[in-house]
Amino acid sequence: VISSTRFSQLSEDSQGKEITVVARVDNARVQSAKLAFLMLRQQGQKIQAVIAAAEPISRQMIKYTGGLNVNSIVQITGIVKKPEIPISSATIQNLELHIRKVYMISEAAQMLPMQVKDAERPPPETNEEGEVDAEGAPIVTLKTRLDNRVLDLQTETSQAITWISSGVAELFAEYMIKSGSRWIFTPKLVGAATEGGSNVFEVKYFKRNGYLAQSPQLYKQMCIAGDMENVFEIAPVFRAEDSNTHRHLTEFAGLDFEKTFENHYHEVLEFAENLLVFILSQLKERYASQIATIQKSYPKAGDFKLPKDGKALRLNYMDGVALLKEAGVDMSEQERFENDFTTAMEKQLGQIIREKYDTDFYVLDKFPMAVRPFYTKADPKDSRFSNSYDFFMRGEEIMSGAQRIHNIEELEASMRSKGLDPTQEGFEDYLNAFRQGCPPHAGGGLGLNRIVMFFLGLPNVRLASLFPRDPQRLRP
Ligand code: ATP
Ligand code: AMO
Repeated sequence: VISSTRFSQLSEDSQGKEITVVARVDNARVQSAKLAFLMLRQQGQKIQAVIAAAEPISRQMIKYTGGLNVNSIVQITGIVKKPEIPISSATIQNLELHIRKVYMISEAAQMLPMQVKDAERPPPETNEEGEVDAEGAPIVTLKTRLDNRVLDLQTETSQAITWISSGVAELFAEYMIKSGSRWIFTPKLVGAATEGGSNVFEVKYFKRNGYLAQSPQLYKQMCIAGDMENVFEIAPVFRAEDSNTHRHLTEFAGLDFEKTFENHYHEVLEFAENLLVFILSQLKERYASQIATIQKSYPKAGDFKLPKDGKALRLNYMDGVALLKEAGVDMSEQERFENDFTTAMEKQLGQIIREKYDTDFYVLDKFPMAVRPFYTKADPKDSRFSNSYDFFMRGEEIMSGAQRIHNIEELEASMRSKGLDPTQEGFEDYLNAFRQGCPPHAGGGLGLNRIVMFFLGLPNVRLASLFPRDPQRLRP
């Protein structure tokens, strides 16, 4: 039994040793009848391998090796040496493998729909398929990359992005569990539109209709009513919104939490702020090498600014309105209280805050009641506002949350004021939870894909989704 070596285990000390590796052929070329080169790739890392005529290597073996189909998976045994000329395109420089044996493990087709190395470069937003870039290399559009996502996932950049995504989920769960929170799994097949909106996917459910949950909102609150005190979930969220934008998916990974408080919803807000500061600062620490890799394609990946004092910057919605006004963007009285910021305003506010406070992460508290869902608690001091907050990264929303109404009369009145009928089928179980007594609580919902996208400064949320779902795309 041969145990193979990972590229990441190689170092200067590996020189002179015979090793066996299993890797993909990134590139193969026959130099002469006596010499051929392979570039080998393992999770985005590359190393060059050479095969030269010498006992016991035959000319036929050189021809075979240099003619291997790109992307095939091979097992190679060879001696680690220093190359005569340093290889600039290899990620593990100054080491190369002198091949002794080659075994095919899984052969790739001769014609691939795209080359992994062509997908290494960031996809242009506008160019057409088939064009070439300034250096004459073929341009691969985002559509081609997503159509061939399995190949695209093999690029160094995609490898690193999927690690960041894994890291966000890991850090979220770690922080929640450390704080005594319980991991919950609420149903995604539900009998009624969860938040009372119309953006739900309908599914056939035997003899009746069901829906795909647009959020665990009502269930996480019902868990609080079930005395679970502090809960979190990582699960898919479905949105039947025909939004063809850079940041909307129809299915995304939702990070949700809900928590009781004693005196004020700011106890939960502060908890959520610390959670995000933890996730974002630990990403920088634990995933520094992945961030450096992504930076080669997306230069903003490494420049995400966190508040220097380690505390989240918290402003009120009206402070945001005032900052925009100073910059010449005036919202009318009606716009302020009924509309919320447009995407353009949010982005501009993000820039203003970066310049003024030197941070890309901040929180706005006290949104107008008119723009928040029915379960949101109004500000007891001024009912035009609410005890609700949004979190932003680089001027775009990554989290929404609020104190929830826990008094049944208040909840029913709020539903009616939003045009919802509390007696409507589907709300009964939720409302009963409040009739039976429920402690004061607050929570929030985060979009994992958006956190990854804005942390890394990616131009499109699809790059931060394994197999993205949008109004046009249901495959692969
Ligand atoms: P988010 O608020 O982050 O978008 P959401 O699910 O709450 O998440 P909406 O509130 O419906 O989304 O939309 C928020 C913003 O997204 C809007 O200000 C709008 O500018 C933008 N948006 C939504 N749908 C579209 C669309 N189809 N085309 C362009 N922009 C859109
Ligand atoms: P909201 O609808 O704002 O709030 O969603 C919460 C977070 O989910 C992300 N998000 C999306 N990500 C990708 N594509 C989409 N189409 C999309 N829509 C939303 C965003 C957003 O901030 N129940 C409340 C949360 C709560 O109050 O606890 C809710 O679902 O990052």
